[in-house]
Amino acid sequence: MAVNVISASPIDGQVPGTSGLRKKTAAFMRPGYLENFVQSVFDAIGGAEGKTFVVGGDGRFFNTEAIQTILKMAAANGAVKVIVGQNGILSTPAASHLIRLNKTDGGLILSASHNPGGINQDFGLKFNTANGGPAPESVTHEIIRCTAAISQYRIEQSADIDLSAIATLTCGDMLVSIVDPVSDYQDLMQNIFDFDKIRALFASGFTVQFDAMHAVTGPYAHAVLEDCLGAKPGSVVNGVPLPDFGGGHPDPNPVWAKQLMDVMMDEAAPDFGAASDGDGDRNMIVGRGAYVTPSDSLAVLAANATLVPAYAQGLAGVARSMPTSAACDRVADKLGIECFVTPTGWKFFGNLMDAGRTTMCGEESAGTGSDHVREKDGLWAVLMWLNIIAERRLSVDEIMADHWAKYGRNFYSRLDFEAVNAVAANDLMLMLRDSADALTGQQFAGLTVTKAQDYAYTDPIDQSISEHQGIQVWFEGGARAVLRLSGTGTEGATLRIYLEQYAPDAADHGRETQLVLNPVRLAILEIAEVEKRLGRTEPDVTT
Ligand code: VG1
Ligand code: CO
Repeated sequence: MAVNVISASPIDGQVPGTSGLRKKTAAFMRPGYLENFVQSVFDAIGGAEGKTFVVGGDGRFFNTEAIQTILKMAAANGAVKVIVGQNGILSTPAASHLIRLNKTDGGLILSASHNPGGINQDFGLKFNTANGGPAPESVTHEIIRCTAAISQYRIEQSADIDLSAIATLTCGDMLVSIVDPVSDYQDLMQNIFDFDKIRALFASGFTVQFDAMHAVTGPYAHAVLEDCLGAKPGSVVNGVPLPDFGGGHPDPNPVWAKQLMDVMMDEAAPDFGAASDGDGDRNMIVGRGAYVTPSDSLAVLAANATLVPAYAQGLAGVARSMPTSAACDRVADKLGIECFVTPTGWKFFGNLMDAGRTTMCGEESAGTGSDHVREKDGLWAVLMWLNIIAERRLSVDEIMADHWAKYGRNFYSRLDFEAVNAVAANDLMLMLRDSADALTGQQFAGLTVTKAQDYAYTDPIDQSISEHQGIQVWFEGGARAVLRLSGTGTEGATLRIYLEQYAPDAADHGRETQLVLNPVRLAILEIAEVEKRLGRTEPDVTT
């Protein structure tokens, strides 16, 4: 068989963001677009010669076509073996696990995560390194350099590989091992959790609804929750991955997972509800009548971790992204363990986990995970809750009330202003960077700023520095606002404003979140001149 060497020239804007390269599907389908980026990934890691990789995606439109291209390019670049999920399916956490289990040189995961899918929607590709985690900035910067220098790509001239059956095939001289996407991941879960306890919980009549949002977690949730743990058939809804996710955003939050929220807010709700995103790395947790914010979920899981077999000896440390609320900091304090704060994006947790400094990590955007893989893991978070409930035999709202009574409550909300003018949004951030120091002591909408800062991070392990990771503003009375621009959008810019208010007194814990956060919301909208600069007063999505 022949290797084609095709001449190529740089394509503008092939710059990975928070989580890989994410663009409109049509852009990815342009001749040479995917090929240029895949070749740049191989070039950036010193070539693919003699290497092994994991490849799989979330099943969205263009998933299998892209995989065929990647397989032919890996073969033409000299890779010896690629492990692919059957039918091209792998959740992000399962891909991370396969990379680690098989000690491969990395993996290519096809997903635009929570972004909608389809020919008119979004597609994405991310490269994970040999530790199973998202490429760190040192690697993504090298990929960007290679995309700007590319002159050719290599691709095997061969027929498409049949991905529909578990088998070992070849593409040129390269082995293609097609594996069950679920079984190794399920084994891993079985080693972490007390499956017997969770089985007994379901056997006692405990009910659950898991909304897979027509995305990749469906097969995993069916196998683990229903087939293995005995949740009653039908507990998993929207469980068949569809190329367009049924037309929705596979983003597990109260806005996009409204179907589940409606079920859970009803009197006849099941005991426990959960949802996950396009590629299965995010989770939403909701009890009967009780939505749990992701920041609170991280804190609760950290506080109760020793009830789960894999964490019975305690946690080495915890880590959260900067915009995530400080709820888990209080738990870490009480446990006497370190709490790390990192920029947004899972890649920043990798070094801390590799060094054994942190066991559990989380982000306000509904990502929670531990060092069992190097990605956030939606189903893992659900099993954590189920294992904890199986031990404590309390409802979700009882667990929350008990947690807040012990630690106080961090009211939290995020406002997303989507598809705003990118130049205006960048100017807004520049203005805040320049004026941050001068904000201290000033009053906005009746709240006094105690400190403001352009957030920069020094990795405690390799000392690498990441600057301009968001603006933090603290106010008198325990409020904080954070502003940053999204790195995963595909249209204009998305401004995210994160609001937090700490409430130590139990008397305040039952208050309505948006009411509690109204003062800090008004103050930050004024500071950032949102209306004047973006022409907007109301966010598109409030979570
Ligand atoms: C968003 C979230 C961030 C998350 C990232 C990838 O990024 O805010 O917390 O790590 O998505 O998640 P941004 O830059 O749009 O705010 V996923 O589920 O795409 O892997
Ligand atoms: Co995701």
